[in-house]
Amino acid sequence: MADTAWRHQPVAERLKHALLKGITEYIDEDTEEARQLFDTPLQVIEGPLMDGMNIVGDLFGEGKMFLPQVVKSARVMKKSVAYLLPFMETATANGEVAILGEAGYKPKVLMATVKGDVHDIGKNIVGVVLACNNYEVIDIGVMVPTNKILEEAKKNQVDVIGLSGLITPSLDEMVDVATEMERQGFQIPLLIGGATTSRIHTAVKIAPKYSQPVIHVLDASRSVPVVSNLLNENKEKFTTEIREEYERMREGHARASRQKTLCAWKKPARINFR
Ligand code: B12
Repeated sequence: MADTAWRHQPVAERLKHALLKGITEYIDEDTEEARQLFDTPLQVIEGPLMDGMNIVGDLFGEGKMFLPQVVKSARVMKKSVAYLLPFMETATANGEVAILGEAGYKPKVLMATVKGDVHDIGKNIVGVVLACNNYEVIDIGVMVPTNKILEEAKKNQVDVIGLSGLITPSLDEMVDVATEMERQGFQIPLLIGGATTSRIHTAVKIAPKYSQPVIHVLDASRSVPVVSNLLNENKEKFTTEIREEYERMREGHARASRQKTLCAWKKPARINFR
């Protein structure tokens, strides 16, 4: 007999259970219930759904869940996000809607998951959130090599490039994209996102490769204020603050590395003199 006890749990627990077990049967009704509990559909994604996916990720990382199960979890997540989409089209992330330029010009954001990486749930959510806020989103998919990303960016004359990556090799791919953008003389900001990316990696490894703004964005809800600040009259102040913050992070990182090297040096010396 099917175990239905989980159906009596609070909605956040039910969503988590559905994600962990890969059950799509009740996902629409549970997502609707969660949607009514939260102020915006995005809060459902970044709250209970992301919490559930992070547990899936942890179990997978610990070898307690296997790939076919994670594929099922991804299916549940996609179904829930698909249910929320029509509601996102009417609700804006936080009111910072892109200002249309002359003749109704919408700023263009190119989104891609980098070469070698198939993860696209987060990228798609960011794309929807930006599109709901008056940006034109050009999504060129997953596993996109650097040359293709830059070709499309030029062809479409985009205002911002957003890269997504969830596996460790994607971090190097992102460094490559930044390096190539510098070499080709790009003048537009580069956004970095996805679960394995971080502010520190962006500051230390990616940003130094490209002289235009390179900004790590933690989640979809932050993508709107970040892009808006990059394209409005605040740009100078906003990018200076980020540059200064990343510079401090690089200094901190260099200090920590020096100390580590020093400790590694001292240890054998002490052993030798014993
Ligand atoms: C679902 C999933 C899969 C699905 C992906 C389905 C799909 N269509 O996307 C499948 C099963 C296919 C999969 C495959 C693999 N996966 Co996987 N996967 C996950 C899992 C569980 C969830 C990812 C997810 O969708 N999260 C939910 C979304 C919404 O979150 P997000 O992407 O981070 O996006 C948010 C923000 O980061 C941000 N954001 C994201 N991108 C961008 C971009 C921009 C520009 C901006 C502004 C913001 C932004 O906005 C989003 C919303 O707020 C993660 C674990 C985890 N905790 O992330 C592992 C995980 C990422 N996978 C992992 C691994 C190892 C793999 C495989 C290599 C496994 C294998 N042995 O084959 C393959 C990779 C294949 C490849 N070449 O890419 C590891 C990566 C470890 C590492 N550091 O390298 C993780 C961390 C699991 C783990 N703990 O081990 N995976």
